This record gives sequence, C-alpha cells and structure tokens, in this order.
Amino acid sequence: MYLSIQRVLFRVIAVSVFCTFPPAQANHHEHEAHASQTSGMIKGELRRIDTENRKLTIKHEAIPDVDMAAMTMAFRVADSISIDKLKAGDKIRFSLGKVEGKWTVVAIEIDTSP
Ligand SMILES: [Cu+2]
Repeated sequence: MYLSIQRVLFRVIAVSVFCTFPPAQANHHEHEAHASQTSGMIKGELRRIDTENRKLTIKHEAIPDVDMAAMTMAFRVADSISIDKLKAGDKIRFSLGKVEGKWTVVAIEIDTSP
C-alpha cells in the first residue's frame, strides 16, 4: 500500500523535490544509490558513447514506464556502471532510474537475442 501511494506521489513531486538538491559534482559517488524510481528493461541501440561526460546516446523503443516515445537521445550513466566495453552499434537492454530528477541509465547489458 505504502509503495503504490509513493509511486503515484513520486510523479507529482519528483521534479520539485529533486531540484532542491544542488548538483554536488565533488561528491560524485554519493549519487549512485538515489534512483528511487526505475523502469523495466528497455531495448535500444547504442549510437554514441561519451566516456568523458559519461553519457550514452541511445536509440530506444517506446518506454511506457516513463511515458517516453521511441526516440534517439542522450542519457547520463550511473557511476556504478562501466561503459568501457560498450561501442556504437551495440544492441542493448537497459533500465532507467531517476537520479537528481533526470532519467539515468542504472543497468545495461548487451542484447544477444536475435
Ligand atoms: Cu527518450
């Protein structure tokens, strides 16, 4: 019961709550556990890997969990995820979590299914 109420409330208050936290660039490692809302696994294809800024450009299918249509866009990547072995063109499955009010890749795997 508590969880379902929280889920509904989250959509309403997420932006205002997360925006009150200043970006703490110096304490990067404190961020990674804060994804309190996550999507299911999403199919996509990697278009660009920006290792310097830890961003992935992903062509993704529609994501009903987060009310997003199919599109190509850049996502930030959670600190806990290694992106060294990823390359453009990889078919992937990934999930998103909201970190500081932004949808962030919190899990990723190469999709080996045909
Ligand atoms: Cu998108």
